[in-house]
Amino acid sequence: MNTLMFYCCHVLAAVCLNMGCIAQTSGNAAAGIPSLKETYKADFLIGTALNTGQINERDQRAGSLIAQQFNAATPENIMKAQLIHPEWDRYAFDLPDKLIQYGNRNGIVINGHTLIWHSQLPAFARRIQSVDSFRTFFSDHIKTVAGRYKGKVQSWDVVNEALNEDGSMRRSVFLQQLGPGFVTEAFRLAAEASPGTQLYYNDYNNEQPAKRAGCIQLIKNIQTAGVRIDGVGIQGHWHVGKVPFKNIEESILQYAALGIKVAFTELDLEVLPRNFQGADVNQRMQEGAGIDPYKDALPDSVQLQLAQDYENLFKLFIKHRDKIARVTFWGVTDGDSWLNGWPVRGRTNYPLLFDRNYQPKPAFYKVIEVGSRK
Ligand code: 9MR
Repeated sequence: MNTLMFYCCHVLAAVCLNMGCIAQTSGNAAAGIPSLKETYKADFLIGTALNTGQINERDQRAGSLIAQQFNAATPENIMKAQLIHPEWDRYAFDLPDKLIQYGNRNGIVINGHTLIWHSQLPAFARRIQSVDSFRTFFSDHIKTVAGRYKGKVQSWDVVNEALNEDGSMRRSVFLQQLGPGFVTEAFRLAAEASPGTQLYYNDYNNEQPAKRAGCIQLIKNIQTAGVRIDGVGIQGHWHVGKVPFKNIEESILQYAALGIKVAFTELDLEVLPRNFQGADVNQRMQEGAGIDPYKDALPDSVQLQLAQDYENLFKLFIKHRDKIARVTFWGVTDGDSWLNGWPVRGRTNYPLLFDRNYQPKPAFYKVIEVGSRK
């Protein structure tokens, strides 16, 4: 080896170590790439959403990437009431239990998602007529699920998406049956059932001023009642080229001023045309010409914009790292993303840091660069 080559190898190795590279043997999707969780380990947790196939470890390429890149995970669906509590007196704990074991084996902390959400409710819950029975469902559900995972999950999204865009409360079945106090009551029950767990309120667009004001009010109501709330989740379903950086920064500051942590809980940057903001799963868009423009590949210009947006987002996160507990991506690779099916089915979206072939995208390297430079 000549001197120049020797020097280059050393520099590369040093850069790699600095960036948290984990040397892995070949045949592995994660081989030789830097690690997000290592790069940001002094700052905040780096999480991913996990789908059923990943929890069942059916996809080895995803598996090696998950273990290498993430130290936090949120189940994308399996802890939602419809799946974990399918009938009045029956709970389905097999998969959530598996998730906990998976986390333990891989050094990944789990964020439970979610105890109280108007969407993906079991059919029986919607049929409950009397307020008393509904209240029983509500409190049994929280006590049973939060109680089972006490000491096993690090945090819970206790209540999800209780607000409208104007900051008023959504007319959900919970509001209709129990009144606006249900949010505080959910936190009270969760705190009792799972004392050591971090308790979060989670929503999308709650970085937007009107919805944020409603969110702050909700948090203050919980605090004034003497009930514990540890953090707020800003989901972070944004659009490339339109990331609301100013609102995000103001939100981090305003939420942190309430004495709670901020987490970015479902981060993805959509690249396809959309005529509204947010992540309301019931909202749909008409199919039509130009609705799925990047079926074969993402143009370089969009790829660049995506990388730049992620770079600027992580710069902001680093700037406020003392207030941020976790940044979780909503999926491992572009192929996993819910945005391939919403608000139009069957599109080809590119919102995450890893492509459909489990390879890191330019955005990934930008995020690593920001984390290594600080
Ligand atoms: O990603 C989830 C998708 O697989 C489900 O079909 C959908 C159904 O409700 O929920 C998606 O996750 C949502 C999350 O639980 C709450 N915030 C919005 C997310 C995207 O819809």
